[in-house]
Amino acid sequence: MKDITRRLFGKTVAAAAAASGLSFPRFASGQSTQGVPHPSGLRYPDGFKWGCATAAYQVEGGAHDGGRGPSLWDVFSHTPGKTHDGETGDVADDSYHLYKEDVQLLKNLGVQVYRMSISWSRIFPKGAGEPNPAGLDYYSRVIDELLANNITPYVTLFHWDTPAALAGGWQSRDTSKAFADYAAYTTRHLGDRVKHWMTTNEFVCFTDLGYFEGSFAPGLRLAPGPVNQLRHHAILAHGLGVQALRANTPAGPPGGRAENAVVMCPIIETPEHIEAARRATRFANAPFLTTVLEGKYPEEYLKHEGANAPKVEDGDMKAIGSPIDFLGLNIYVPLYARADSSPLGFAVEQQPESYPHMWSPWLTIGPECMYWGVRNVCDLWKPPAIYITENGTSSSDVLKPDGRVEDTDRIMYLRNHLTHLRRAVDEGYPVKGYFLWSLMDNFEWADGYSKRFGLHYVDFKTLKRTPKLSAEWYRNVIAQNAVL
Ligand code: GBH
Repeated sequence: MKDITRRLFGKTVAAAAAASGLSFPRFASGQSTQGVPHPSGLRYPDGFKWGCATAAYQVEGGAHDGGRGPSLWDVFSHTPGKTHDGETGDVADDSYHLYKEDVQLLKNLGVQVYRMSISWSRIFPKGAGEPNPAGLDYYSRVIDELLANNITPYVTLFHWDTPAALAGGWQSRDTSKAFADYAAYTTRHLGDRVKHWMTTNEFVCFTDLGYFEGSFAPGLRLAPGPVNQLRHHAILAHGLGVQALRANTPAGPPGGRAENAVVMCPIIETPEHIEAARRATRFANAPFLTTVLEGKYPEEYLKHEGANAPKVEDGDMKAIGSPIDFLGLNIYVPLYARADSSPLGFAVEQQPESYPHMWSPWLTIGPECMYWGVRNVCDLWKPPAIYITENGTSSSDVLKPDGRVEDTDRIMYLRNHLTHLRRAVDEGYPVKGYFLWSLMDNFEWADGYSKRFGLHYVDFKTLKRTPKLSAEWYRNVIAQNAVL
């Protein structure tokens, strides 16, 4: 209480209050809300699953341990000038060694589910050929540890760490085939305990960003024709992966994918703009999600790409369109669409320079993206189930001498996003769970360790994990099954 009083009446707050003309309210003494069911309407339905997400290269470290082969991200991050301060995932959070501690972090939050990814080059150090039993054994131990703590693993087979030994990477069709073999082997060996699989994470990040923009591994800038072809190899890998996991797991466990579909919000919530946002969603996701869920490339896309359109072989589209049991959506940011009289029937609004964003400049704030992300996808394609497989934010996070990280901005971001997600749940869209990105600060790709997304602060020198204020907030959200 002493601490609260000091903080509430601290200089900064007093000055801010004075400046805004506020007077201090009286304390209602002796009243505690602890243990009282949350009275507002912001509850989630019973059985809704709360979780956290991470990815192998971002947290594991142990780059040379247990026979792991290098991935394109090892090569890229070790190339001067590619990542912030030349940082790499060599050590990251060292979850390779500290996974038991990390499972305890999850347990303390009270999550029911955990989304993690498997490093392909731990299982197949050369991407194909001989498997590495030590790699499989590592994941087997992680999964056992999760299950022993009553946490259900949701496993992504590929979160961008393409084995470096695969010649040509995603430019080669053989990589799709190698992925299918890896998916078959891994699901065959872990499918007795893992019942929820995702094939690949976010197509655009390992295709366009890696081979067109060059900002992610492998850092190439190819022409549109080759890029469309490797996009095709990526969605083909997903489809062959779905087939492989269906064929190789005894119970035919739910299989899905995790996709950062472009989210289009209607600029004004009126029928014509809602329709525009739906059209824009189908168009903006044409080479990836639209094709995967429709089992064919949209005509407009093929027409638009002309001679650069991908070359498709017999059977490809059938594989690509393989039915999935759930769709994972990674949702962070909105775009805004409006109806217009162009042939496409929509336009995307420019965002002004003053549009607010979180600590990462790309992370613009528009929490209604949670609602529209779900609604557009469901209205267009009716997937049987949806999980939010990622949502979260970076923050400037300072670990204070008293051990606290006061990430009020992260709580603001999450609270608002969960509020809008609940609207989708209320309206009956089949949202089954939510995975917060991320359990702890980790290797943020090209941004290295300069952007922190965790509920736990990681001191990257000592690897000590410290829960932030947002971890306490999320623990309460989970316990009450409500937005708090
Ligand atoms: C997710 O991608 C990833 O799945 C996850 O691994 C990652 O840690 C998390 O987001 C947070 O970033 O710097 O302007 O070039 C989200 C989609 C695509 C957003 C790449 C950032 C880079 C923008 N990301 N994008 S920029």
